[in-house]
This record gives sequence, C-alpha cells and structure tokens, in this order.
Amino acid sequence: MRNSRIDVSPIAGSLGAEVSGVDLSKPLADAAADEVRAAFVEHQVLFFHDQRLTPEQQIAFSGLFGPVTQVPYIKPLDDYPEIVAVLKEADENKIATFGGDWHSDFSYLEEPPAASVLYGLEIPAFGGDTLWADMYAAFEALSPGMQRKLERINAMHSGHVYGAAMQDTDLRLSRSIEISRGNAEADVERPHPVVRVHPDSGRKALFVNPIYTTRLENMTKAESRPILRFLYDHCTRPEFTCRFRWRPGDVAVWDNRCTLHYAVNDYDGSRRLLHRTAIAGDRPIAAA
Ligand SMILES: O=C(O)CCC(=O)C(=O)O
Repeated sequence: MRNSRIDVSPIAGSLGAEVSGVDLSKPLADAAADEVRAAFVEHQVLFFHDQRLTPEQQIAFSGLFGPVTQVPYIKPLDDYPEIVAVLKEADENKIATFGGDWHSDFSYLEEPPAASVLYGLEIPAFGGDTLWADMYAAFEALSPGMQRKLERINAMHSGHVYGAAMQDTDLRLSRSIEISRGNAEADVERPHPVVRVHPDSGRKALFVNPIYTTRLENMTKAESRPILRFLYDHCTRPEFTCRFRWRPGDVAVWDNRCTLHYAVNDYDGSRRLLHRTAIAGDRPIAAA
C-alpha cells in the first residue's frame, strides 16, 4: 500500500468514512497524515480495512490524533498500559458488554478523551457491529429556540458505573474486562456544557449521553429526565447514525467530542476481541 493514494468514502449520510490506501503499520508521510487528520475532522469516524498492527504500531498510529492516554478503572494489557482488550468470550452469554449503550468515552472526566481507536482482532461471523451518532447533526437539527436554551446549560456527568453503588452489583460484564468498581471518586459529578464547540472544526455538538450524564446542572434527576430522554432519542435517530460491520484487521478511530457510539451485544456464542487506545482531550468548551 502507498500512502500517497488515499481514498475517503463516506459510509452514511451523516458521519463515518472508509479510508483506503493507507498502511497503518508504517509511519505516515506528513502529507498523508494531514489528509487522514482532515478526513477525521470532516467525517468524525474513520474506518481502515485489512490492517495488521502490533500493539506498538497501534499506539504509534493513535498518536497521529494527539497524545495517547490511559483510561481509568479498566485494567489494560500487562505489557501495554495504553491498550485495553475489549473481549467477550464465546461462552459468556447473556451478560452486559463494554460500551453496550450510547456514550462518549469517559465523558465524566475533567478532560475526556478526544478520540479512541479500536483494532479488530477476532470478530464474529455476524453481529458485534458498532454504531456511531453524529452530535453535530443532532444539534443542528434542533429548533433555534431549543439550541439557544441548551447552549446556556451544563449537564452533570459521573463515572457512577465504576462507583460505590456498583461495588456489590450483580451486573455481569465480560470476565476479561477487569473493571474496578466501588471507587468513591468515580461518583463525583462534574459539569460539562450540553453544547460544546469542537476545537478543530469550530462546530457545535451536543454533549450528553445515557451512560455518564446523570442530570442537568441545578436540576433534579426527575426534572432532567424528560429533557435528556428527548435529547437521547433525538441524537440517535437513524439518519444521524452509521453502523460498522467489523472484519478482522479493521481499525476504527472516532471523535468523542462530536459523536456517541454503541457496541451491539448480539453475538452470544462467538468470541470478539478488539484492542483499544485513547487520545487525550481538553476540557469541553461551551458554546455560549
Ligand atoms: O466494542 C465496541 O464496538 C465498542 C466498545 C466501546 O464502547 C469502546 O471501546 O469505547
């Protein structure tokens, strides 16, 4: 593969594009790296097929989008603290999976990761797709009145799924993903703007998600629920989404600042293994 023949083909109307003509195991020439980064800003999620990456090569490729960072509460690979194995074994049936509801990665952190990279190693013959939702398109489709209201408020986020209330939960997750539960600090709520401005595109995106957003600032959970429910239903409308069917050797990189994603848990009886890296991000910038 030569890095000078990059093709970018959208896979859906709102977001997501396949990139061909790039071998991610080698350092990209400056011009190719610029093209990939520009495609990333434009399409929000990029997919690369037929790659063969060692952990070192995945970490090096991830560095194209910013500093590679570690994520809290999840045990990484022994030799690679930057990589988490997203694995469900074939005999792990009727359990919850990592990322099995719409979310933006670790949005409860003060500086949530800007982007994430997944590399598919073992993929079921069918099922185990991942969906992404375009949070720019969702914001832009709202009425001007709703946009103005949302631009002025914060939502609270917490890592409660790793928090104290989860210590004795009987929620069964894949045994291969070692999640640390019962961390009091994970329960701390942090405000982030409901509408954030993307530092590279300058566009406004909704920034709430059903896993980590607990409520709207200065409102109770009960008061917040109908508004958040409306936003979740709105931003995951099919026309704002794309769906990726994995093959071994596929790489996906997505922008957590302007997308949500959802791992479809429909592959009981098959093993699925991906390696995941994260790219550091900044504190979300408010729109108003
Ligand atoms: O397994 C997947 O397809 C996505 C998992 C996920 O949500 C993540 O890596 O953040």
